[in-house]
Amino acid sequence: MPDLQWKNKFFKQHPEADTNQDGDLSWPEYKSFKAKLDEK
Ligand SMILES: [Ca+2]
Repeated sequence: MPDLQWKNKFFKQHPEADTNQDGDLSWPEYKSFKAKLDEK
């Protein structure tokens, strides 16, 4: 799944995006983290 591979790569670059610290970057976590990145 290309989407999943892309998300895993993003997760390696931004491990802090896993806001609930469960070791998995969910799409909601990704979206909220990306929104914070885009604010800056
Ligand atoms: Ca998570």
